[in-house]
Amino acid sequence: MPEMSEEENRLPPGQHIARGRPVIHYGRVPTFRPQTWRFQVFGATASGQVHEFTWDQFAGLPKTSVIADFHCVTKFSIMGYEWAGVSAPELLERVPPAAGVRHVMIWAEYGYSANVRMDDFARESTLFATELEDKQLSPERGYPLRAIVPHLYAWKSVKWARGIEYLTDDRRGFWEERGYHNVGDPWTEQRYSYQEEPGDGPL
Ligand SMILES: Nc1nc2c(c(=O)[nH]1)N[C@H]1C(S)=C(S)[C@@H](COP(=O)(O)O)O[C@H]1N2
Ligand SMILES: [Mo]
Repeated sequence: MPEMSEEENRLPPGQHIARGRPVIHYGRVPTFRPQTWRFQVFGATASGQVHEFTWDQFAGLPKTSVIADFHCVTKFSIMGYEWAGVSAPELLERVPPAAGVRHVMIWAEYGYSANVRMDDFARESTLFATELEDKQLSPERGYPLRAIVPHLYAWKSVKWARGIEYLTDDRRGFWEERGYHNVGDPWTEQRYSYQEEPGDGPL
């Protein structure tokens, strides 16, 4: 057997370590306008109200950091990224969902979106990141704010995030509507929607 590096041992099935740290996304890089930027928490909130954060309010929330590998469904992985930002549990505590919320849609500029199960969203490792490797995110990495859901395929790590919607019934996001798996666990290679089992997605 050829020797495997420690990083190769951490790879989910079917993935390889990327050369460098590629940037990929659909469409153009949006412009950040701090005066009009809002982060909205809407849908089934506990209060029944939409909660809006201005940029200053969001940037003032307590931050944590997460070191995690990053797995794109196109089969490259980037090992050991360090992100810093506001954790999803922090946000859930500040703007609690109604009882019965089991899913979250993460929304971005231009209407990009990704749905995640609440159990996946609510992990300590789910972040709304403002920094990568101790530096402000670059525009193409999602400046000023991107979601990081490191244990799922990276299309769920929504760049240029502008809000979350609490869902009592699951709904497909941008790529999930276009043939990608509703859950997206890289360890069980949940790549495409045709692999879905009953219970993995909306009816
Ligand atoms: N808003 C938005 N977020 C997005 C995407 C996108 O097209 N738009 N692409 C996703 C995909 S498929 C991947 S692999 C990662 C890539 O992140 P990176 O450019 O930092 O490597 O961003 C994800 N987040
Ligand atoms: Mo991706």
